[in-house]
Amino acid sequence: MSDSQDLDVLLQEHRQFEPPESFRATANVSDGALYDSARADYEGYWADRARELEWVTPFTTVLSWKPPHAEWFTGGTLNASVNCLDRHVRGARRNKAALVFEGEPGDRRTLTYWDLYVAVNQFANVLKSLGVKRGDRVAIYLPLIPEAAIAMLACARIGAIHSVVFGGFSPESLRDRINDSQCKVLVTADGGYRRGSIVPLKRNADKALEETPSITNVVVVRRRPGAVSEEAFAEMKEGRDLWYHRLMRGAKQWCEPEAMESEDPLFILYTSGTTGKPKGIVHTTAGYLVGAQSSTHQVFDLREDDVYWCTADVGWITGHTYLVYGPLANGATCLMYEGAPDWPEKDRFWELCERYGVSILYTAPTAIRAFMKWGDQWPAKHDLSRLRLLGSVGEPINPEAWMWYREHIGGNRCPVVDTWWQTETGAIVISPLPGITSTTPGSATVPLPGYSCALLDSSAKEIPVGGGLLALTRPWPSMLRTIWGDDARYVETYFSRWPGRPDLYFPGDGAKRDENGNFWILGRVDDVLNVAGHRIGTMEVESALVEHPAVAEAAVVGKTHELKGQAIAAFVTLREGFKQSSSLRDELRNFVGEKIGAIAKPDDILFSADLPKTRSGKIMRRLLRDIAEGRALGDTTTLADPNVVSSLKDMYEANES
Ligand code: 7RM
Repeated sequence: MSDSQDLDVLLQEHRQFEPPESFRATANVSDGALYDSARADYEGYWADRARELEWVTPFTTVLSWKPPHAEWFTGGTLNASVNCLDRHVRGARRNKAALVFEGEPGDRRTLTYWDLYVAVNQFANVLKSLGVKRGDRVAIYLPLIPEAAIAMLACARIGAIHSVVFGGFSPESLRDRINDSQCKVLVTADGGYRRGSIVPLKRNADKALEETPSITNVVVVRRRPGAVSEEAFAEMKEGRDLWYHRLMRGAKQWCEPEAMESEDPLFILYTSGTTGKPKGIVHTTAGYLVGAQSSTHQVFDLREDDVYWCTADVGWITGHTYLVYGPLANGATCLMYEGAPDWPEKDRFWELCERYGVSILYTAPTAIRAFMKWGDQWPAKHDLSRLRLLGSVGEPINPEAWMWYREHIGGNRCPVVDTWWQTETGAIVISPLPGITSTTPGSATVPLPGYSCALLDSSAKEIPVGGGLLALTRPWPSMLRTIWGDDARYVETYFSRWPGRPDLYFPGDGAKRDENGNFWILGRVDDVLNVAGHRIGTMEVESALVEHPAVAEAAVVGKTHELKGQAIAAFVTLREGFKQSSSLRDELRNFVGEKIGAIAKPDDILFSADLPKTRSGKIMRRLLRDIAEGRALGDTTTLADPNVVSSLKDMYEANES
């Protein structure tokens, strides 16, 4: 091993898919020369993208870069809500559907661009009447309903900074996030629906509000009159709590948009990371919007008649960029669905795709692996022929899951775009372009035009082919600007990986690069396995396991071993119809050995009905390490379902003895 940060490369995947003919000629980006021109004139490229926005006053400087702090498009002013709404209502999209909403219980609503525009103007006036001013922070704690987008855009209209807190988070999480950025107003709802039951948002909010002195008013959206509101009515606190529908009734339909400086913050979004206090990631107005608008246009190849569905909640960055700002800036019709994919049945997504004629679908590997586990019969019941493009985000997508997605959802006809990015990057960084890029299952391929990524060893030496640390080597418009209230942590977390190189951004992921220059994200560097001196990314071993017909999902972790340094412990979820057995365990170990090499054979395999996931669906290997090491479990508060780990721990211990 030349360097302790190099990663071994085990997985070989050579299937390749060219862009379909239907995309080649007509895609929004059909000429690969864009990559070259962006490389030749990097700032000019981004200035061109920025000019595709509507400005109040044009910017004068493209980039000021004093590593690790960047400013983009200074001298200019603009408003994000104008870019998402006013532009469209002035023209041909006035009566086009902007949001097509379906609630989990089946309630439906369509808001045209005009409807959304009016609601945003009205709510902007409501916020102003509650004393919210430019630069103030507003917390949003809502189900996935149109009012979430309305509240975000209303903040943007008046220059208030929104902080969306995912509706599945606890009162304590909400409280800490409100307090960290001293929010003035909270927007919540009486409840939301999840798997048939009601999430009592207002009740949770009331608990949080016991210790949030900065909040002066709470606006409560009535999610479903009659059904949820009864107790909420009784629990409205006089003077503080106000019903959204009442406030909206009296609100004027025009609110003058604030002309925001490019570098004024647009929003804060908290990310919990692996440990410690959540970080308030700060995104600014112009740069963020440039990244959101241009990447949506390029990667999702939006056309006027598309029905676009990003399944993420607005509580995550994917919901911010690819459910609200990116598609609305592009004038798209967006489906918004409140609930779970398996409610009331495991074909809810496919029913929605069929009913609304979804043409672009953007979802996560965790969902795709669940669909694989549930079986091919669910999508097969529905007409998915309107789909033309599929996207994936959130975790490495195992080649088998990619192939399944392509075949069973995309009918072998739709390009699959595996998009790598983070809360911190604001927008997609590495992804195929559907009209240009030939794709290989498991690889996010190459950086978009205007981005510069490299694989580095720990002394910042480039690894042209092989495994190492992923880095972004140039600033980009939608990059985070700081961590709210803690710039030192910003510098330390993202720009201190390579001493003396504050210009290199470290996302925390390991990756490999193949002979064609394609990037393969191998997982978080913190999760890397170290077996007898071989550093192995989790993705490759997991992907080998998922290739076996019995396996739907797998997570592997390193476990201290006297001789090898670490042994590999694998946690495996089987597809429906397969049964666990000791012979299957041996078969899987050998299968991994054959696929990627004896060094990667798991020492232990534990079958499990489920794996511990964060609320946004990412596997939490940290807790699996605690289980494999026989330690007490670390912080479990960010888990979607804490029961999953405690029962896993019991099973693991029973197996050991
Ligand atoms: C968009 C989002 C970021 C982390 C990132 C990676 C992982 C996301 C992919 C991926 C492999 C992908 N933001 N990740 N997308 N890994 N391939 N296409 O998820 O802030 O919540 O997470 O997610 O580890 O660093 S996030």
